[in-house]
Amino acid sequence: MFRRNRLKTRLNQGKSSTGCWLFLGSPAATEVLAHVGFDALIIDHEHSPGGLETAVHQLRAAGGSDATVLARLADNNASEIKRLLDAGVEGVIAANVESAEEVERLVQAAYYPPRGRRGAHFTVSRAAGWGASSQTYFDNIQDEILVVAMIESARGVATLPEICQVPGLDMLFIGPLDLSASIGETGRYDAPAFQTLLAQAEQTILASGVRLGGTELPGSPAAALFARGYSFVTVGSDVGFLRQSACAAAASTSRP
Ligand code: 3PY
Ligand code: MG
Repeated sequence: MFRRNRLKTRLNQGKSSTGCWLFLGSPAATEVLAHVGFDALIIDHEHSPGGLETAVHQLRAAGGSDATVLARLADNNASEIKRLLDAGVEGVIAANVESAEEVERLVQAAYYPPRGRRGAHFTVSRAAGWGASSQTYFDNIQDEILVVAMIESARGVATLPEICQVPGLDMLFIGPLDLSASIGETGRYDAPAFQTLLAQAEQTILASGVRLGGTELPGSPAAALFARGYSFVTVGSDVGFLRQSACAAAASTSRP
């Protein structure tokens, strides 16, 4: 069924928002995490096993919650975007964009004409209540979709001045692991070259007026990122939460 994009509403109201990545492809884990207070859940299709049908189960699992459900794309591909949006994801995130053309392709795939080229079959899609709310969906969805692109390479940072100009782009999200890898400093977040590149990306995005998103890093918790101007911060993942608590439990349990 159609519903308002709560994350987009929060962002438009200037409210800092949090998200959690879903890498497990698990509807049960999605259901648990949908009710703990995150503003958004991100179904990952870039590095994770779940496919479209799993995503539908995850959307159902999160359906009774306030969390907005986004999907990170396997590829910046119009047919993948169409099927995910028709399944009911409320926004899409393209990994590692490096040019304005790639962002324009993303926006074109996410929006119906005249802004874009998304194929219209909301008369039967799950996103429109399998057609039950097709008119409401069509009348509102252009204002509700959240379009996010990730900056994850030195090349992407260099192209930011053009990328930021693309109309319809709601947020640029910095992926620190790939960004550090792109300059040969994989995971070395305190390397001066990485810090310089990160600061350049943050400042260019903030100066452009496009919303800035990113993820917590060692030494940069969400509060520090919000203070630097981030609007949206991911603070963990299903795998991470499970693993961290399992490791802590295993390590702190003495065996008599
Ligand atoms: C990255 O850090 O590269 C990501 O894709 C996620 O934050
Ligand atoms: Mg990445």
